[in-house]
Amino acid sequence: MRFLGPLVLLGALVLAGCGKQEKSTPPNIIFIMSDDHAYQAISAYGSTFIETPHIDRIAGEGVRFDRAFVTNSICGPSRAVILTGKFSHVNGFLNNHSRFDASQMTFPKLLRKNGYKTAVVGKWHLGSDPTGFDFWRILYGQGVYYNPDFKSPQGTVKTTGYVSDVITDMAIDWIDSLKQGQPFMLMYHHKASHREWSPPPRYLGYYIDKAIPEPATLFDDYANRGRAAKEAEMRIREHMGLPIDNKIRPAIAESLGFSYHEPWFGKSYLENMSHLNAEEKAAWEKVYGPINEEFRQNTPAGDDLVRWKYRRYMEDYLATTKSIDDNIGRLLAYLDEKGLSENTLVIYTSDQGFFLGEHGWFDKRFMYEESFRTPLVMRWPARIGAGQTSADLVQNLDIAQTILDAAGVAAPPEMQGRSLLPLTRGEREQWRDAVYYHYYQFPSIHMVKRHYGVRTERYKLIHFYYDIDEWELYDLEKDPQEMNNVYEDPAYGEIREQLMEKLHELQAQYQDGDSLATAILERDLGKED
Ligand code: SGN
Ligand code: CA
Repeated sequence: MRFLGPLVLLGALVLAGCGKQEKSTPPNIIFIMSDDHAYQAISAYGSTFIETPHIDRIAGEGVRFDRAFVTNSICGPSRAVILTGKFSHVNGFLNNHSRFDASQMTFPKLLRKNGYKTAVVGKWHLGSDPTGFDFWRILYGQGVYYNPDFKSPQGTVKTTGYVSDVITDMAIDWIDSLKQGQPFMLMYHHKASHREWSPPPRYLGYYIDKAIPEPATLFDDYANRGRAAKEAEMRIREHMGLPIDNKIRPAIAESLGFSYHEPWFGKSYLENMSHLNAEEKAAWEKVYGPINEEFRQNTPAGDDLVRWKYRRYMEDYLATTKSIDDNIGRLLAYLDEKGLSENTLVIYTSDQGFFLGEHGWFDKRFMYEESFRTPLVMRWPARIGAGQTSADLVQNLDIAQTILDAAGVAAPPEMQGRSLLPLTRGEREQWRDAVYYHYYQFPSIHMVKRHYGVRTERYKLIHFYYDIDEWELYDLEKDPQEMNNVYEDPAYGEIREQLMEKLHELQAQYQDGDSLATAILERDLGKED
């Protein structure tokens, strides 16, 4: 006791300072991730066109990260980075056609070894089956919105209902099946709000009469930038499909003389429709029937067609997003009811950001802000003070180490991120001053060129390579919408040199660089992409 006394006293003082009570049990962890949910569509991030009270609650009762980025803005790669805490070129999952090497060390495996019950439900999209989980039920590939099938170790599980509701039922049922006091880690992964943005029946038409302001750059002409932005195939104008994306029946679109950017847009619409039951079809028809009729009679053209498609896109996108927020509310209420809220770390993020009409685009992939940045909020009342915001440069690379840190489990030295928990205690002196990015999936759907780059608090330097060799530099303070590439501007000469140096420093730190990029490219070219 003579020796323990001061320690106990010190502990009590530290805890008193935090105003928190000591917990002897490790926290539960719920990692919530949606698919393609843009921060622009979250009210906690200032969205004016959607209310997301439950995601906002997580932010308000914990911390909201305002500069959270991915390392490679595409689904499978983002998920692999999160699991391993390693960049794509290290974990081997470079693009959506990769297959995850499931023998790798991941944070769920480490937690399981350390006494946690672990589960993943919902979207997985990593090719190989989940490992390191006591329970898993995953969508096949991208999954479908209505009445989806799930893969499980026991085979296919058939379900009825809307995908966000079904995944949430599975999540809650699993927690409910655990012994009281058993620490758990749940990865709760939504399909929403992924293309083709099919709303839950309860929100069909919900946004039709709501104000959805057009982004200032909807009619971007890509002047003052290089070829990469011009040549990407993700423009609402030309590349968004009237049937699949805007819910115009193929027969109507075709009778009006429209052709599709991808020949399968019509077929894909019909395939999606085949998953709806009779009741869902009737609800769908009630809303989209009049929209189709109106489109047939007063078919918009030119810029009006772009405006029309943008609105249709957003009405459906926001409705799918609303289903995520509702269901998060359901899960948070469950935690309250069971007395689990205080010592559960709840993290909400998306696998990447998304363009909601900015630059005339949908989709992601680019290192431009809307797709590079991702929402990230976390709550853990026992350890994280409420009402915090952070402008620190953080990445999805940091998730694994953050979760391990929360659980008190040592992270393997080869993990490349950093725990975010010190930031929530105000310890930011030693934090990083730049983040690194590398995207590989080209040539492929949406045709976003291969690129890597570095972002600091104020600037961004990007190098597009392979069928192009172009650099871009943005001054995010003067040009937050990234409309002016100042790479050749002599006024930015010194900044350019500093950023180049930072880029090389980060490439060395993370073991990436031009020779590896070339080797990966040559290997990819030998394969079907
Ligand atoms: C599908 C979508 C694309 C999307 C990719 C990747 N087309 O191919 O628009 O970029 O998924 O998305 S669709 O018409 O089939 O919906 S990701 O989130 O899985 O990376
Ligand atoms: Ca995604």
